[in-house]
Amino acid sequence: MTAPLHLHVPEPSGRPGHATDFSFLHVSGAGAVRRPPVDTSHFDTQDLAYALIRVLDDDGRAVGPWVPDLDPVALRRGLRAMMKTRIFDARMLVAQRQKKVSFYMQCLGEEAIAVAHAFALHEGDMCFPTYRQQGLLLARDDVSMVEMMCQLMSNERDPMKGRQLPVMYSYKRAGFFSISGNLATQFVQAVGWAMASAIAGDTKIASGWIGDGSTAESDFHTALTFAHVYRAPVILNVVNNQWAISSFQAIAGGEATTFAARGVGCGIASLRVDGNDFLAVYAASRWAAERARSNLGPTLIEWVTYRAGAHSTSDDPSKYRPADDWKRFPLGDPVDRLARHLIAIGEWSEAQHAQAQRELEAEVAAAQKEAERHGTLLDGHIPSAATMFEGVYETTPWHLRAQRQQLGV
Ligand SMILES: Cc1ncc(C[n+]2csc(CCOP(=O)(O)OP(=O)(O)O)c2C)c(N)n1
Ligand SMILES: [Mg+2]
Repeated sequence: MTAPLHLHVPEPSGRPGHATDFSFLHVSGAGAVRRPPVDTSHFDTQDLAYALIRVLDDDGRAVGPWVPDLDPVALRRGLRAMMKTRIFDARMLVAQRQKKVSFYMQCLGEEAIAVAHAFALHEGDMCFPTYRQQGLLLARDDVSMVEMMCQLMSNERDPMKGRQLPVMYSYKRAGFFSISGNLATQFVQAVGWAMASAIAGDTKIASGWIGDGSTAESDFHTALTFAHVYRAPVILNVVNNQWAISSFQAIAGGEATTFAARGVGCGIASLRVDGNDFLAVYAASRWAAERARSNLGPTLIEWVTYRAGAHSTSDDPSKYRPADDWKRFPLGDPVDRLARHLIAIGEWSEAQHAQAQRELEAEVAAAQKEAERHGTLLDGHIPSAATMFEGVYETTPWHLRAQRQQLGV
Protein backbone atom coordinates (compact mmCIF):
# COMPACT_ATOMS: atom_id res chain seq x y z
CA MET A 1 0.00 0.00 0.00
CA THR A 2 1.33 3.43 -0.90
CA ALA A 3 0.52 6.34 1.41
CA PRO A 4 -2.47 8.52 0.40
CA LEU A 5 -1.65 11.63 -1.55
CA HIS A 6 -1.85 15.01 0.08
CA LEU A 7 -1.21 18.63 -0.86
CA HIS A 8 1.13 21.12 0.74
CA VAL A 9 -0.70 24.26 1.88
CA PRO A 10 1.73 26.98 3.01
CA GLU A 11 1.14 28.50 6.44
CA PRO A 12 2.15 32.06 7.36
CA SER A 13 5.01 32.19 9.83
CA GLY A 14 3.10 34.54 12.14
CA ARG A 15 -0.50 35.19 13.18
CA PRO A 16 -2.01 37.85 15.47
CA GLY A 17 -0.79 37.25 19.00
CA HIS A 18 2.20 35.14 17.91
CA ALA A 19 5.55 36.67 16.97
CA THR A 20 6.55 35.99 13.38
CA ASP A 21 9.45 33.64 12.86
CA PHE A 22 11.47 35.32 10.13
CA SER A 23 14.03 32.52 9.97
CA PHE A 24 12.52 31.54 6.59
CA LEU A 25 14.04 34.69 5.07
CA HIS A 26 17.40 33.87 3.59
CA VAL A 27 19.67 36.87 4.30
CA SER A 28 23.27 37.12 3.03
CA GLY A 29 25.89 39.17 4.83
CA ALA A 30 26.45 42.77 3.68
CA GLY A 31 29.06 42.80 0.91
CA ALA A 32 29.07 39.00 0.66
CA VAL A 33 27.49 38.58 -2.78
CA ARG A 34 29.62 38.91 -5.92
CA ARG A 35 28.92 41.46 -8.67
CA PRO A 36 29.27 39.97 -12.16
CA PRO A 37 29.98 42.16 -15.20
CA VAL A 38 26.80 43.58 -16.79
CA ASP A 39 27.29 41.48 -19.93
CA THR A 40 26.99 38.23 -18.02
CA SER A 41 24.54 35.46 -18.99
CA HIS A 42 21.34 34.58 -17.14
CA PHE A 43 22.99 31.29 -16.24
CA ASP A 44 25.74 33.11 -14.37
CA THR A 45 23.16 34.86 -12.15
CA GLN A 46 21.70 31.63 -10.77
CA ASP A 47 23.32 31.98 -7.35
CA LEU A 48 22.40 35.69 -7.23
CA ALA A 49 18.72 34.79 -7.59
CA TYR A 50 18.89 32.88 -4.29
CA ALA A 51 21.33 35.10 -2.39
CA LEU A 52 20.56 38.62 -1.12
CA ILE A 53 22.61 41.55 -2.42
CA ARG A 54 23.29 43.97 0.42
CA VAL A 55 25.66 46.93 0.77
CA LEU A 56 24.92 48.47 4.20
CA ASP A 57 26.13 46.50 7.20
CA ASP A 58 24.74 46.65 10.74
CA ASP A 59 27.05 49.56 11.63
CA GLY A 60 25.89 51.63 8.65
CA ARG A 61 29.06 51.06 6.63
CA ALA A 62 28.91 50.46 2.87
CA VAL A 63 30.83 47.29 2.00
CA GLY A 64 31.53 44.90 -0.86
CA PRO A 65 31.46 44.85 -4.67
CA TRP A 66 28.03 46.44 -5.01
CA VAL A 67 28.95 49.76 -3.29
CA PRO A 68 27.64 52.31 -5.81
CA ASP A 69 29.26 55.51 -6.94
CA LEU A 70 27.02 57.97 -5.08
CA ASP A 71 28.40 61.09 -3.39
CA PRO A 72 27.06 62.40 -0.05
CA VAL A 73 25.02 65.08 -1.83
CA ALA A 74 23.11 62.41 -3.77
CA LEU A 75 22.74 60.27 -0.65
CA ARG A 76 21.25 63.18 1.28
CA ARG A 77 18.88 63.84 -1.63
CA GLY A 78 17.84 60.19 -1.46
CA LEU A 79 17.29 60.34 2.28
CA ARG A 80 15.18 63.49 1.99
CA ALA A 81 13.10 61.97 -0.82
CA MET A 82 12.40 58.88 1.31
CA MET A 83 11.50 61.04 4.31
CA LYS A 84 9.24 63.17 2.12
CA THR A 85 7.50 60.06 0.78
CA ARG A 86 6.87 58.80 4.30
CA ILE A 87 5.49 62.14 5.47
CA PHE A 88 3.34 62.48 2.34
CA ASP A 89 1.90 59.00 2.98
CA ALA A 90 1.22 59.71 6.65
CA ARG A 91 -0.64 62.94 5.87
CA MET A 92 -2.70 61.41 3.08
CA LEU A 93 -3.68 58.51 5.34
CA VAL A 94 -5.01 61.02 7.88
CA ALA A 95 -6.75 62.95 5.06
CA GLN A 96 -8.55 59.73 4.12
CA ARG A 97 -9.63 59.21 7.74
CA GLN A 98 -10.94 62.81 7.66
CA LYS A 99 -12.98 61.92 4.54
CA LYS A 100 -11.08 64.39 2.37
CA VAL A 101 -9.78 61.51 0.25
CA SER A 102 -11.86 58.43 -0.58
CA PHE A 103 -9.05 55.88 -0.59
CA TYR A 104 -5.30 55.72 0.00
CA MET A 105 -2.36 53.30 -0.22
CA GLN A 106 0.90 53.81 1.64
CA CYS A 107 4.36 52.50 0.77
CA LEU A 108 5.58 52.61 4.39
CA GLY A 109 8.77 50.55 4.74
CA GLU A 110 9.28 50.28 0.97
CA GLU A 111 10.47 53.83 0.27
CA ALA A 112 14.04 52.94 -0.73
CA ILE A 113 12.95 50.82 -3.68
CA ALA A 114 11.12 53.44 -5.73
CA VAL A 115 13.29 56.38 -4.66
CA ALA A 116 16.68 54.76 -5.37
CA HIS A 117 15.35 53.21 -8.59
CA ALA A 118 14.18 56.63 -9.81
CA PHE A 119 17.73 57.93 -9.26
CA ALA A 120 19.11 55.13 -11.47
CA LEU A 121 16.90 55.84 -14.51
CA HIS A 122 17.29 58.46 -17.23
CA GLU A 123 14.92 61.17 -18.40
CA GLY A 124 12.53 59.61 -20.95
CA ASP A 125 12.69 56.07 -19.55
CA MET A 126 9.19 54.77 -18.78
CA CYS A 127 8.05 53.13 -15.55
CA PHE A 128 4.94 50.97 -15.40
CA PRO A 129 4.29 51.18 -11.65
CA THR A 130 1.77 49.71 -9.29
CA TYR A 131 0.06 51.77 -6.57
CA ARG A 132 3.06 51.46 -4.18
CA GLN A 133 5.72 53.36 -6.16
CA GLN A 134 4.77 56.96 -5.34
CA GLY A 135 8.46 57.32 -4.46
CA LEU A 136 9.25 57.32 -8.20
CA LEU A 137 7.39 60.64 -8.46
CA LEU A 138 8.38 62.09 -5.09
CA ALA A 139 12.08 61.48 -5.81
CA ARG A 140 11.91 63.80 -8.84
CA ASP A 141 10.83 67.39 -9.33
CA ASP A 142 8.70 66.99 -12.47
CA VAL A 143 5.42 66.63 -10.60
CA SER A 144 4.42 68.80 -7.64
CA MET A 145 2.96 67.33 -4.48
CA VAL A 146 0.03 69.74 -4.90
CA GLU A 147 -0.87 68.12 -8.22
CA MET A 148 -0.60 64.62 -6.73
CA MET A 149 -2.81 65.65 -3.80
CA CYS A 150 -5.42 67.13 -6.14
CA GLN A 151 -5.61 63.70 -7.78
CA LEU A 152 -6.04 62.08 -4.36
CA MET A 153 -8.74 64.54 -3.34
CA SER A 154 -10.63 64.09 -6.63
CA ASN A 155 -11.06 67.87 -6.69
CA GLU A 156 -11.44 70.45 -9.46
CA ARG A 157 -7.71 70.28 -10.23
CA ASP A 158 -7.55 66.48 -10.36
CA PRO A 159 -5.50 65.92 -13.54
CA MET A 160 -7.34 62.61 -14.06
CA LYS A 161 -10.74 64.36 -13.73
CA GLY A 162 -12.05 61.62 -11.47
CA ARG A 163 -11.44 58.90 -14.06
CA GLN A 164 -8.90 57.09 -11.93
CA LEU A 165 -9.07 55.82 -8.36
CA PRO A 166 -7.02 57.99 -5.95
CA VAL A 167 -3.32 56.95 -6.04
CA MET A 168 -3.62 55.80 -9.68
CA TYR A 169 -1.49 58.64 -11.04
CA SER A 170 -0.55 59.10 -14.70
CA TYR A 171 2.43 61.28 -15.64
CA LYS A 172 3.86 60.79 -19.11
CA ARG A 173 6.18 63.76 -18.61
CA ALA A 174 7.72 62.09 -15.54
CA GLY A 175 8.06 58.63 -17.12
CA PHE A 176 5.19 57.30 -14.99
CA PHE A 177 2.69 55.32 -17.04
CA SER A 178 -1.00 55.43 -15.97
CA ILE A 179 -1.43 53.00 -13.09
CA SER A 180 -3.71 50.13 -13.92
CA GLY A 181 -5.73 48.57 -11.11
CA ASN A 182 -5.64 45.29 -13.04
CA LEU A 183 -2.51 43.86 -11.51
CA ALA A 184 0.29 42.28 -13.54
CA THR A 185 -0.78 44.14 -16.70
CA GLN A 186 2.14 46.46 -15.88
CA PHE A 187 4.58 43.70 -16.80
CA VAL A 188 3.24 42.97 -20.28
CA GLN A 189 2.84 46.68 -20.94
CA ALA A 190 6.42 47.41 -19.87
CA VAL A 191 7.84 44.67 -22.07
CA GLY A 192 5.72 45.83 -25.02
CA TRP A 193 6.82 49.44 -24.54
CA ALA A 194 10.46 48.35 -24.31
CA MET A 195 10.11 46.30 -27.50
CA ALA A 196 8.55 49.31 -29.26
CA SER A 197 11.44 51.50 -28.10
CA ALA A 198 13.91 49.02 -29.62
CA ILE A 199 11.89 48.64 -32.83
CA ALA A 200 11.93 52.44 -33.20
CA GLY A 201 15.70 52.48 -32.68
CA ASP A 202 15.27 54.71 -29.61
CA THR A 203 17.54 54.70 -26.52
CA LYS A 204 14.85 54.70 -23.80
CA ILE A 205 14.28 51.71 -21.55
CA ALA A 206 11.24 50.54 -19.59
CA SER A 207 10.85 49.50 -15.97
CA GLY A 208 7.91 47.30 -15.02
CA TRP A 209 6.56 46.73 -11.51
CA ILE A 210 4.70 43.90 -9.84
CA GLY A 211 4.08 42.61 -6.30
CA ASP A 212 4.87 39.15 -4.94
CA GLY A 213 1.21 38.15 -5.00
CA SER A 214 0.62 39.37 -8.54
CA THR A 215 3.41 37.18 -9.94
CA ALA A 216 0.83 34.37 -9.74
CA GLU A 217 -1.01 36.04 -12.65
CA SER A 218 -0.33 34.63 -16.11
CA ASP A 219 0.62 38.11 -17.40
CA PHE A 220 3.79 37.84 -15.32
CA HIS A 221 4.91 34.70 -17.15
CA THR A 222 3.88 35.98 -20.57
CA ALA A 223 5.94 39.12 -19.97
CA LEU A 224 9.00 37.09 -18.99
CA THR A 225 8.77 34.97 -22.15
CA PHE A 226 8.53 37.99 -24.48
CA ALA A 227 11.25 39.89 -22.58
CA HIS A 228 13.65 36.96 -22.91
CA VAL A 229 12.85 35.94 -26.50
CA TYR A 230 13.33 39.45 -27.91
CA ARG A 231 15.93 40.63 -25.33
CA ALA A 232 13.65 43.58 -24.55
CA PRO A 233 15.34 46.59 -22.89
CA VAL A 234 13.36 46.34 -19.67
CA ILE A 235 13.86 46.05 -15.91
CA LEU A 236 11.36 43.65 -14.33
CA ASN A 237 10.87 44.64 -10.68
CA VAL A 238 9.18 42.19 -8.30
CA VAL A 239 8.48 43.88 -4.97
CA ASN A 240 8.32 41.09 -2.42
CA ASN A 241 6.84 42.87 0.59
CA GLN A 242 5.75 39.52 2.10
CA TRP A 243 2.01 40.14 1.71
CA ALA A 244 -0.72 40.33 -0.92
CA ILE A 245 -3.47 41.93 1.15
CA SER A 246 -3.94 39.10 3.72
CA SER A 247 -2.18 36.35 1.72
CA PHE A 248 1.33 35.54 2.81
CA GLN A 249 3.91 35.52 -0.03
CA ALA A 250 4.28 31.71 0.21
CA ILE A 251 0.81 31.40 -1.33
CA ALA A 252 2.20 32.98 -4.51
CA GLY A 253 5.12 30.55 -4.48
CA GLY A 254 7.90 32.24 -2.50
CA GLU A 255 8.33 29.58 0.16
CA ALA A 256 10.71 26.93 -1.20
CA THR A 257 12.23 29.10 -3.93
CA THR A 258 12.55 32.81 -4.66
CA PHE A 259 10.71 35.14 -7.02
CA ALA A 260 14.07 36.07 -8.58
CA ALA A 261 14.59 32.42 -9.52
CA ARG A 262 11.57 32.63 -11.85
CA GLY A 263 13.62 34.88 -14.11
CA VAL A 264 16.60 32.53 -14.47
CA GLY A 265 14.31 29.72 -15.60
CA CYS A 266 13.04 31.97 -18.39
CA GLY A 267 16.56 32.90 -19.53
CA ILE A 268 16.62 36.28 -17.79
CA ALA A 269 19.51 37.55 -15.65
CA SER A 270 18.07 37.86 -12.15
CA LEU A 271 19.03 39.38 -8.82
CA ARG A 272 17.56 39.15 -5.33
CA VAL A 273 18.24 42.37 -3.48
CA ASP A 274 17.74 43.91 -0.02
CA GLY A 275 15.01 46.42 -0.85
CA ASN A 276 15.52 48.30 2.42
CA ASP A 277 19.13 49.13 1.56
CA PHE A 278 19.15 52.34 -0.48
CA LEU A 279 22.67 51.72 -1.78
CA ALA A 280 21.94 48.15 -2.87
CA VAL A 281 18.74 49.25 -4.64
CA TYR A 282 20.58 51.97 -6.52
CA ALA A 283 23.48 49.68 -7.46
CA ALA A 284 21.28 46.83 -8.70
CA SER A 285 19.01 49.23 -10.60
CA ARG A 286 22.03 50.78 -12.33
CA TRP A 287 23.35 47.32 -13.22
CA ALA A 288 20.02 46.36 -14.77
CA ALA A 289 19.59 49.72 -16.54
CA GLU A 290 23.04 49.45 -18.07
CA ARG A 291 22.26 45.97 -19.36
CA ALA A 292 19.02 47.16 -20.92
CA ARG A 293 20.63 50.25 -22.43
CA SER A 294 23.49 48.19 -23.90
CA ASN A 295 21.18 45.73 -25.73
CA LEU A 296 22.04 43.00 -23.23
CA GLY A 297 18.37 42.37 -22.57
CA PRO A 298 16.08 42.25 -19.54
CA THR A 299 16.93 41.86 -15.86
CA LEU A 300 14.52 40.64 -13.22
CA ILE A 301 15.07 42.00 -9.71
CA GLU A 302 13.30 40.72 -6.62
CA TRP A 303 13.30 43.46 -4.00
CA VAL A 304 12.93 41.91 -0.56
CA THR A 305 11.11 44.27 1.77
CA TYR A 306 8.17 44.43 4.15
CA ARG A 307 4.78 46.12 3.76
CA ALA A 308 4.79 47.94 7.09
CA GLY A 309 1.35 49.51 6.80
CA ALA A 310 -2.06 48.20 5.89
CA HIS A 311 -2.62 47.04 2.30
CA SER A 312 -4.86 50.07 1.76
CA THR A 313 -7.25 52.20 3.79
CA SER A 314 -9.81 49.41 3.29
CA ASP A 315 -7.64 46.85 5.09
CA ASP A 316 -7.03 45.95 8.75
CA PRO A 317 -3.81 43.89 9.02
CA SER A 318 -4.26 43.29 12.78
CA LYS A 319 -6.79 40.63 11.70
CA TYR A 320 -4.15 38.46 10.02
CA ARG A 321 -0.64 39.28 11.25
CA PRO A 322 1.18 40.27 14.44
CA ALA A 323 1.10 43.99 15.14
CA ASP A 324 4.86 44.26 15.77
CA ASP A 325 5.89 42.38 12.62
CA TRP A 326 7.74 45.23 10.96
CA LYS A 327 9.84 45.85 14.06
CA ARG A 328 11.03 42.24 13.87
CA PHE A 329 11.69 42.22 10.12
CA PRO A 330 15.41 41.41 9.72
CA LEU A 331 16.07 44.05 7.04
CA GLY A 332 15.01 47.01 9.20
CA ASP A 333 13.77 50.44 8.17
CA PRO A 334 15.21 51.91 4.94
CA VAL A 335 15.10 55.51 6.20
CA ASP A 336 16.93 54.70 9.44
CA ARG A 337 19.51 52.63 7.61
CA LEU A 338 20.49 55.35 5.14
CA ALA A 339 20.51 57.98 7.91
CA ARG A 340 22.79 55.75 9.99
CA HIS A 341 25.14 55.35 7.03
CA LEU A 342 25.33 59.10 6.43
CA ILE A 343 26.01 59.67 10.14
CA ALA A 344 28.70 56.93 10.11
CA ILE A 345 30.57 58.65 7.26
CA GLY A 346 30.27 62.05 8.96
CA GLU A 347 27.82 63.50 6.41
CA TRP A 348 24.69 63.74 8.59
CA SER A 349 23.70 64.16 12.25
CA GLU A 350 20.71 63.58 14.50
CA ALA A 351 20.18 67.34 14.60
CA GLN A 352 20.23 67.63 10.80
CA HIS A 353 17.79 64.73 10.62
CA ALA A 354 15.37 66.40 13.02
CA GLN A 355 15.71 69.67 11.11
CA ALA A 356 15.04 67.93 7.75
CA GLN A 357 12.01 66.21 9.26
CA ARG A 358 10.58 69.57 10.38
CA GLU A 359 11.26 71.20 6.99
CA LEU A 360 9.69 68.37 5.05
CA GLU A 361 6.65 68.21 7.31
CA ALA A 362 6.14 71.93 6.73
CA GLU A 363 6.59 71.47 2.95
CA VAL A 364 4.04 68.64 2.76
CA ALA A 365 1.58 70.51 5.01
CA ALA A 366 1.87 73.62 2.80
CA ALA A 367 1.23 71.51 -0.31
CA GLN A 368 -1.85 70.01 1.32
CA LYS A 369 -3.17 73.44 2.26
CA GLU A 370 -2.72 74.59 -1.33
CA ALA A 371 -4.37 71.43 -2.76
CA GLU A 372 -7.33 71.79 -0.40
CA ARG A 373 -7.96 75.28 -1.79
CA HIS A 374 -9.19 73.49 -4.91
CA GLY A 375 -11.54 71.29 -2.89
CA THR A 376 -11.71 67.94 -1.17
CA LEU A 377 -14.28 65.14 -1.15
CA LEU A 378 -15.80 66.80 1.94
CA ASP A 379 -16.91 69.97 0.16
CA GLY A 380 -17.97 68.42 -3.13
CA HIS A 381 -15.60 70.47 -5.31
CA ILE A 382 -15.31 67.69 -7.84
CA PRO A 383 -14.77 68.00 -11.60
CA SER A 384 -17.94 68.91 -13.52
CA ALA A 385 -19.91 66.05 -15.08
CA ALA A 386 -19.13 67.72 -18.44
CA THR A 387 -15.52 66.48 -18.19
CA MET A 388 -16.59 62.88 -18.81
CA PHE A 389 -17.49 63.86 -22.39
CA GLU A 390 -14.21 65.68 -22.97
CA GLY A 391 -10.81 64.42 -24.04
CA VAL A 392 -12.08 61.03 -25.17
CA TYR A 393 -13.10 61.43 -28.83
CA GLU A 394 -11.61 63.91 -31.28
CA THR A 395 -15.16 64.52 -32.49
CA THR A 396 -17.89 63.72 -29.98
CA PRO A 397 -20.26 61.08 -31.46
CA TRP A 398 -23.95 62.01 -31.81
CA HIS A 399 -25.17 59.77 -28.98
CA LEU A 400 -22.74 61.32 -26.47
CA ARG A 401 -23.71 64.81 -27.64
CA ALA A 402 -27.34 63.84 -26.96
CA GLN A 403 -26.50 62.47 -23.51
CA ARG A 404 -24.57 65.63 -22.64
CA GLN A 405 -27.55 67.75 -23.70
CA GLN A 406 -29.83 65.61 -21.53
CA LEU A 407 -27.53 66.20 -18.55
CA GLY A 408 -27.50 69.93 -19.32
CA VAL A 409 -23.73 70.31 -18.82
C1 LIG B 1 -5.87 41.10 -11.71
C2 LIG B 1 -6.21 41.51 -10.31
N1 LIG B 1 -6.58 40.58 -9.41
C3 LIG B 1 -6.92 40.93 -8.15
C4 LIG B 1 -6.89 42.26 -7.77
C5 LIG B 1 -7.28 42.66 -6.34
N2 LIG B 1 -6.07 43.02 -5.60
C6 LIG B 1 -5.70 44.30 -5.45
S1 LIG B 1 -4.25 44.45 -4.62
C7 LIG B 1 -4.10 42.78 -4.44
C8 LIG B 1 -2.90 42.19 -3.75
C9 LIG B 1 -1.64 42.37 -4.52
O1 LIG B 1 -0.53 41.94 -3.76
P1 LIG B 1 0.93 42.11 -4.29
O2 LIG B 1 1.00 41.80 -5.74
O3 LIG B 1 1.83 41.36 -3.39
O4 LIG B 1 1.19 43.69 -4.16
P2 LIG B 1 1.23 44.60 -2.85
O5 LIG B 1 -0.16 45.07 -2.59
O6 LIG B 1 1.77 43.77 -1.75
O7 LIG B 1 2.14 45.75 -3.16
C10 LIG B 1 -5.19 42.13 -5.01
C11 LIG B 1 -5.39 40.68 -4.99
C12 LIG B 1 -6.51 43.21 -8.76
N3 LIG B 1 -6.45 44.52 -8.46
N4 LIG B 1 -6.16 42.82 -10.00
MG1 LIG C 1 2.97 42.08 -1.83
